[in-house]
Amino acid sequence: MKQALVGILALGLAFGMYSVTRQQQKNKVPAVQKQSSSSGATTKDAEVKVVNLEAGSFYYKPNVIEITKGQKIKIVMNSVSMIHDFNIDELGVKIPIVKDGDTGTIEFTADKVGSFEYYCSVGQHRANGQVGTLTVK
Ligand SMILES: [Cu+2]
Repeated sequence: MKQALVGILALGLAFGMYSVTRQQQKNKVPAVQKQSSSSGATTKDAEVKVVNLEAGSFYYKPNVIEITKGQKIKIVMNSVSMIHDFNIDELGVKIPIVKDGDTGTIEFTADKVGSFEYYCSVGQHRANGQVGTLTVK
């Protein structure tokens, strides 16, 4: 009788662990899908706001990004022509030069309220209009 009880307990434990594993797997799926999105749209969840940023000659798309103070943001920059970088001086944010067809990312938390210019420091790109505005509310 005791043995049967122990057996049931062990089964219950094993099933509990199985359920937890399954839930973890379920939770992983949407995060991966979000990161592989390349629509240029923004996605947002409780953890990180992912912004897919297109860099071309001479623009960023989108050229306006809005977030709330204290929110984590991940910028995934894809260069579609020439080489480009990404800078926000006031926040100490930089993605080093990304080649045509490549992607560069940076993750940071905006802890200052305000409007901050982001720009490309390659050649005359900034002067040619490769700028955007990050607004932190
Ligand atoms: Cu550029």
